[in-house]
Amino acid sequence: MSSTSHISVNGHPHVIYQENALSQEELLKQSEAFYSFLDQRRSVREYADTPVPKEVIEALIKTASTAPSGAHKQPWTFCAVSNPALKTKIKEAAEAEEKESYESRMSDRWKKDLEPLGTDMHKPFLEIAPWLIIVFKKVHDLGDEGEKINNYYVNESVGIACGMLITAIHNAGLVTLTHTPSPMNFLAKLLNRPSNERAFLLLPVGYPKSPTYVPDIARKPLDEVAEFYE
Ligand code: IYR
Repeated sequence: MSSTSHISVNGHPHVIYQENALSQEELLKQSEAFYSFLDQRRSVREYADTPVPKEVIEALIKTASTAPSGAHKQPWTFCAVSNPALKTKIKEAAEAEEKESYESRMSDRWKKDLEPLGTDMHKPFLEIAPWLIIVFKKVHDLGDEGEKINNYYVNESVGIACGMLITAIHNAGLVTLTHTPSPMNFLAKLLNRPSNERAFLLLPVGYPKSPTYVPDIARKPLDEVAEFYE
């Protein structure tokens, strides 16, 4: 039986969803395979300066922008920076904030928690990685007259989009790192962003330095991260 491909809901057009259902056997195989693949993702702090084509970055951003968002407002802007002078400015400003953080803002306990990861105030990857993607959240939209237009669940929406971006970067065979210099407002200034945008996350994107090393840490087992109510 064939179904109609278009209907109207509250006067708004709806199209038929293209199902992609798998057999139970295939479902398990695909889910396990995707888990194994994503379990290989690591946050990488040392990058090669090997270029990555702009078209790849465009595809990664298009992928992230498929994320679900409150009322489908897509309250995000992905700023992709390869300009060397701008990367240097971002590095200098980020390191100035990081120095302040490591020397006085962060508690001893926090720094102790970071010791196994080997982070410090120096962020050479901000110049070496061929691309920096700075994700901005739109706390509201701006109308033609500069009026505020509501967005909804902005942090949740942008967080989900960032997760999908990180997944897409891994899928491309590239590496990234979630860098959150704090405070981050220097990024809106350096990138000339409009008044409704706030920096959310900075992701360097590139190939890893070869060789590079990552902390030998394990992920929590399923029974520590999941509860089933059957
Ligand atoms: N933003 C700092 C500190 C930092 C904080 C956490 I929580 C990390 O998981 C890693 C680093 C930095 O980027 O070094």
